[in-house]
This record gives sequence, C-alpha cells and structure tokens, in this order.
Amino acid sequence: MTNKEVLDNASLQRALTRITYEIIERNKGGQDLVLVGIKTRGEFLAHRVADRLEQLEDVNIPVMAIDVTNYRDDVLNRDDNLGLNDEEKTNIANKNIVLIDDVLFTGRTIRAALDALIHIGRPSTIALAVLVDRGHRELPIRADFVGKNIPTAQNEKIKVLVQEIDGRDAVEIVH
Ligand code: 3GP
Ligand code: 5GP
Ligand code: MG
Repeated sequence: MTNKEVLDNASLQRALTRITYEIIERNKGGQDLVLVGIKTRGEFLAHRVADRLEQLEDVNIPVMAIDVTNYRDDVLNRDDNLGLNDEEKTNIANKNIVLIDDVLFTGRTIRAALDALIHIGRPSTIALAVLVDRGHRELPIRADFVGKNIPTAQNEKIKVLVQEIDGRDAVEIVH
C-alpha cells in the first residue's frame, strides 16, 4: 500500500477558509445558520469552519455533531439515535443547516443525515460541505461546498487526517 499526500496542511487550511467564505456568501453573514458535523471527522471540520466564521464575521454559529450510523439504509436494527440532546433538536427547526463531512462517496451517509434532520425538525434549508468529493455517487446527491475533488478508483481510499485525532492535518490517497 502506498500513501500519496493530496492536500498538505497549508492547502487543507486554505480549502476550509474558502469553504467558510462561500458559506458566508451564501448565507448573508450567518443568519439562522447551524453547522452539523457528521461524526467522526466531520465534527472536527465543522468546528474549524465555526472558528473561521467567528474570526471573519464575528458571529457565533452553533455547531452540533450527529452520528448517522443508525439511519443508514444498510443498517437493520435502527434505533434512530442521532446523538443530539433535546436543546440541539429544537435548534434545527427553521434553521439554515450546513452539513459538514470529511469525504463524500456514494452519498448514502448524506441521505441518512437528511432523513434524520428532516425527521427531527424541518430545517429551512440544508446545504452540504465536504472536504473531499471522491466520486462514485449511488444517489442523486451533490455537495454545495467542496474542498477538493479527488477522482478515485473504487478500490482506493481517501485518508483524512485531522490534528485532533491524528496529530496533523492532511489528506492522503491510499492505493
Ligand atoms: P470518520 O472519522 O469521518 O468516521 O479512518 C477512519 C475514517 O475512514 C472514518 O471516517 C471512516 O468513515 C472512513 N472510511 C474510509 N474508507 C471508508 C469506506 O470505504 N467506507 C466508509 N463508510 N468509511 C470509510
Ligand atoms: P458515503 O456514504 O458517501 O458512501 O460515504 C461517506 C462517509 O463514509 C463519510 O462519512 C466518510 O467518512 C466515509 N468514507 C467513504 N469513503 C471514504 C474514504 O475513501 N475515505 C474516508 N476517509 N472516508 C470515507
Ligand atoms: Mg466521515
């Protein structure tokens, strides 16, 4: 197996900063905006975007994290536990949600997240930001904000490293 770095630390920071500017542009500064990170690594990326929103726009945007494992269409025993508390659940209705994930692949995780969020509280809008789009969609889902498009073969893997878990920020392609 060989690992090839496709985003180094600086490029990854720039990609997140660009995504943040695009979110600001789309949301006119951040009115009623809520960031929802998909666990595991999407949660950390959501906090990075929130930090940048605070620096750039002086706004404090709520961040929550969801675990959509039980909403996936390939899970048999769904217990529909997203990992949100009651306060977070009430903070979804009528908000402009930006879902944040590390890698977009088949789209099934995002379908599950949409299902879960709409079930909990009908947001006004839901947009999607991903650090990497690796292609191979199986559902009609696309991202509104993309850090980097990395066309991959089915058997390749994208490795996303974040400082909080992996000790450094980078994206590698493994094949
Ligand atoms: P996560 O940290 O966002 O949960 O190295 C672990 C990471 O790699 C996990 O991301 C995991 O979801 C992800 N991952 C790598 N390859 C695959 C894959 O083919 N399918 C899925 N579902 N996750 C993968
Ligand atoms: P999807 O549901 O779109 O097939 O996959 C998206 C989810 O699976 C993301 O949460 C992502 O973490 C994970 N995933 C799928 N493929 C990869 C990959 O190549 N690398 C990484 N890091 N995660 C992946
Ligand atoms: Mg993920």
